[in-house]
Amino acid sequence: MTDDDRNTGMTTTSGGAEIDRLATILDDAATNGAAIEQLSELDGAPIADAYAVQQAVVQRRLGRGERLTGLKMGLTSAAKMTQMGVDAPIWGRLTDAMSITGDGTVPLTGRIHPRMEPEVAFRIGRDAVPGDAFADVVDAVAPALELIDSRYAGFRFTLPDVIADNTSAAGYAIGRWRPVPAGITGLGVTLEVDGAPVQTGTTAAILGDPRRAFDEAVRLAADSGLRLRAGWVLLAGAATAAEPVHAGTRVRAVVDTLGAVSVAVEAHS
Ligand code: 0L1
Ligand code: MG
Repeated sequence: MTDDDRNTGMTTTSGGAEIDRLATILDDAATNGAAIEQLSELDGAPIADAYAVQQAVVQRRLGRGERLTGLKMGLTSAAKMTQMGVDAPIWGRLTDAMSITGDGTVPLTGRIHPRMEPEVAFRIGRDAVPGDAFADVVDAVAPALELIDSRYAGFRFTLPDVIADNTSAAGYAIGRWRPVPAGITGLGVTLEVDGAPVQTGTTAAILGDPRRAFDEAVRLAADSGLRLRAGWVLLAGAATAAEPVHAGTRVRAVVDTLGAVSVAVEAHS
């Protein structure tokens, strides 16, 4: 854990004990692969409280020896924002335990109702602060797959619920890094299962331009006292809806110009 992260978001109205209690409920759900009901305690809670719970959830992972590897943006498409009644994206934290090697296998043990979505990933070349330009900080781009697995029954949650649940983060796979091409907006994106397209979209679905995800990530993380670090990954957001993941299948994300990344889903959990 960095000093930045240790200091995130704990100036809340709910108090540290309540934040810790909710974080334990969410962490237990993820650890046991058992869905929970929505957290009524977070109904109408300030967003800062939800991020404080998220920080405490991830702190439990770090306490078990995991390491922060980056950030992810969520609710980056107009469709998802409308669905959740928000006009700005949300963000979560990635750890090394969530990393799935490209062409690797996604374990299903302990998952609740996993889904995958095709994304664009950025590699952070140097520590970033608000106001930094994308081109000065991001040194590579890659196609990516995100595994999301809400800890809430039925994938039903309020905005504070999903923020507290680390924005459903469960795993990610990154394809081959390459220099950022001049145009990365409007690239076609396909999500395939066993070679058949199941979702199609374009990178324009990611905040209109995926590079905006970098600006938003730097700004929103700074609100919680956190900085993007050199070497970290930033998942910019989904270009299509997520698809439920089924045992024994191969899932592949293809992004025009950037290439593809695929994973095998464990045959049986
Ligand atoms: O990565 C995402 O966009 C997911 C954000 C959380 C909402 C969801 O689980 O669908
Ligand atoms: Mg995502």
